[in-house]
Amino acid sequence: MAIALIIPDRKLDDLQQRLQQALPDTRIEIWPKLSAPAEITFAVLWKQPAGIVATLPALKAMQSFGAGVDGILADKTLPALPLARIVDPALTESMLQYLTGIESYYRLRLDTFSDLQRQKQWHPKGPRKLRTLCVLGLGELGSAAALHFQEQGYQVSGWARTPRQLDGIECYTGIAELPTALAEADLVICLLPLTMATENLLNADVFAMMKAGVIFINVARGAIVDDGALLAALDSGQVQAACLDVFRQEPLDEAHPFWSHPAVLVTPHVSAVTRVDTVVAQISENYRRSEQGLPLLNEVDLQRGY
Ligand code: NDP
Ligand code: OXD
Repeated sequence: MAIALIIPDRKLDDLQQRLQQALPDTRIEIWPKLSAPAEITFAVLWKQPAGIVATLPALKAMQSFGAGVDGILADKTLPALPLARIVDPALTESMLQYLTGIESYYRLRLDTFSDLQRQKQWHPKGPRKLRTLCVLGLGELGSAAALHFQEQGYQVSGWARTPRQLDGIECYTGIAELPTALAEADLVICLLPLTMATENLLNADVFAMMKAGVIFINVARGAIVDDGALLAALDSGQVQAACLDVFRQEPLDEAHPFWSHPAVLVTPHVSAVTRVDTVVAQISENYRRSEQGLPLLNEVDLQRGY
């Protein structure tokens, strides 16, 4: 019985130490230095190289180190074992802080003033009148965002795969109701998971359903958006501005037009980063559960893909 941390792009000493404290009798090893792969029964994964998990013959369960699991499920050799994801109030709080900052940035026209500063131009303007907002995806993060902005005085609509009920939010379901969900929104926030059903979902037709001059924020996954369609919508003014935290390819290629488009704000996938200190308890609890054959906390539906 041992745990493998297979997270190539992150320093893992802190996670290893904290898990070791929580599970003193269990060996916690960091890939690629696994002393005995045949003894690994639980793997914590994030952007793992394809094929690695399939080489662990005793594996019983998998844990995503983030809220999303698309990067894990992209490995077609992944064994069909229980997979859990992170659900953490600290992650939600971080996303709300980011979205609050971005909303203020556009409302206060800081995008415009920063352009004007570069041109040494003095043009006072009042705040943008942003009153309506749509959240695509009403799960852990999307429902928190919808309720947060509703409390801030926005008229909020939301869209999910199945019917949802949230106090004060107009909730819509399925492709047929997407145009209504989007139609009135001054701001659209994408918090959908990347699945077969959502890949390239936000295409030219969907940008055309949005209100002219909408501000679009993507904090979910880059591949949900058709980049060319977004650029065309920005060039035509259908989308007034876009804040993008996630990209089809990360890091964003230096030749990508998003970097230099005047109406695009790029942030490097920072809106809600998993905190080791707040997630150790759920990861160690899931390890215990997997050893006892119990259902995991925050288990993903592998068929749905989220
Ligand atoms: P959840 O699984 O809790 O919620 C997903 C929501 O999307 C649900 O409301 C679900 O509908 C809806 N949905 C899924 N598929 C469809 C579809 N085909 N059509 C309409 N709605 C759909 O996810 P979270 O809220 O925890 O996270 C959302 C995503 O945010 C993650 O998958 C991840 O990609 C991204 N993320 C990004 C971060 C960053 O730093 N940029 C940090 C953390 C997460 P239903 O309610 O009916 O199931
Ligand atoms: C996540 C992320 O899904 O950081 O947790 O993108």
